[in-house]
Amino acid sequence: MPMARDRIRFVHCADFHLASPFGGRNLKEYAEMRRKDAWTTFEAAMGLAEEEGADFILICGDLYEHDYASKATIQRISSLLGSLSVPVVILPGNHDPYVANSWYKTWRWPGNVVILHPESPSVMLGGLDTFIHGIGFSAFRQDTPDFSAVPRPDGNLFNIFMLHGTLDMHFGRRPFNPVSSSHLAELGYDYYALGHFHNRKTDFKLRNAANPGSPEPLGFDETGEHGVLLITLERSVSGQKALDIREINLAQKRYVWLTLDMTGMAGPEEAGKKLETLLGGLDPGRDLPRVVLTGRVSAAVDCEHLKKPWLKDFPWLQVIDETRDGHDYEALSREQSLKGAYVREVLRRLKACETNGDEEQAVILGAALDLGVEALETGRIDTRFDGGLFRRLWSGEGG
Ligand SMILES: [Mn+2]
Repeated sequence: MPMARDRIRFVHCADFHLASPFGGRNLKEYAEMRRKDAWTTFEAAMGLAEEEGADFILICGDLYEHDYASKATIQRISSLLGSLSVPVVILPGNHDPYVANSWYKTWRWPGNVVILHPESPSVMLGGLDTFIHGIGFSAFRQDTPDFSAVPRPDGNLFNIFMLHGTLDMHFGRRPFNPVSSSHLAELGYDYYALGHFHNRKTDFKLRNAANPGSPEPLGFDETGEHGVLLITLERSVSGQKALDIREINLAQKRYVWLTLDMTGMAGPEEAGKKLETLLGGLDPGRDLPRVVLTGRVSAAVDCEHLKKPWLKDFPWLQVIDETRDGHDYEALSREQSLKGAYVREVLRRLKACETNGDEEQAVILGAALDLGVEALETGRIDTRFDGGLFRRLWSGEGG
């Protein structure tokens, strides 16, 4: 029987985490703004399917937060999905698992919504020649999934495998449906639609697998661009299927980490200027910056004072002080101790560098002075707070 369709196009998304408390910040206004952002992005993602003429939508888990979703949350999701003209296939994730009191079980979902769960793990989309099988969550925690009952795909159809889980990542102690590329590849599906990991990933060893990430980032560990994937599967005359993955950015906000090295700063004015060059390039309507102050300083840094001029543009600006006390090397060089002898020797060599203009060597000796004294004082070197020193040394970018 010839295929009625030689091409399908669909929106692949996951991890909206609607009703998320955006916790840990203990800031009501911030949390409300971010929850609103999540809804806006959810609506944009569903709207995209209509705009792009997609045939259906896949939501690969963590659509909402089971622990926080109210009846109103579900009502809002349900009526939006019901207003769409295309099928929506939902796979429960570890935050919205198919447990006894799951809304997926108790709510009357619109007719175009299909929920995949262990008793009904597959769906055939009539008219689209598309078969979809899903492995999601029926508990808040699950180890390696059982693939023995996964149906063999029919070559005449477009076959899609939905998985909420971790691909090729080995979290020994906290497994969430861990699978490997080779295990998935053996199943022989045309596309593996993943969810769970909140950063976008489209370069798996398994080329026909992709993880869209959270459409709206949830926190500072979810930097970069966020959105959904627009997938096209096209069948050639030979029966081979070509896959096209388009990354669509939809997020309302973007979390941005910035580092400000305070070493050698003359005073708060200079620090303020440096902060201006860092924040000046950001988009106040979109960016949520966190500035980490690093390096060694001789006086305490007043973070509130640094932040103040920027709070109008970035009301949620975070400035985190990770600076550490600087050393008075001249004073140390007078000490009658191993440390004193070490400092005297390095300073002597640094002076020689000044004389012969060897800047590269001066950078290395500067680091040797800083890290050597730290090692002698504490018995260890904490590279988290080295102001990017190691990075500069390795990249050969001095000064
Ligand atoms: Mn998630």
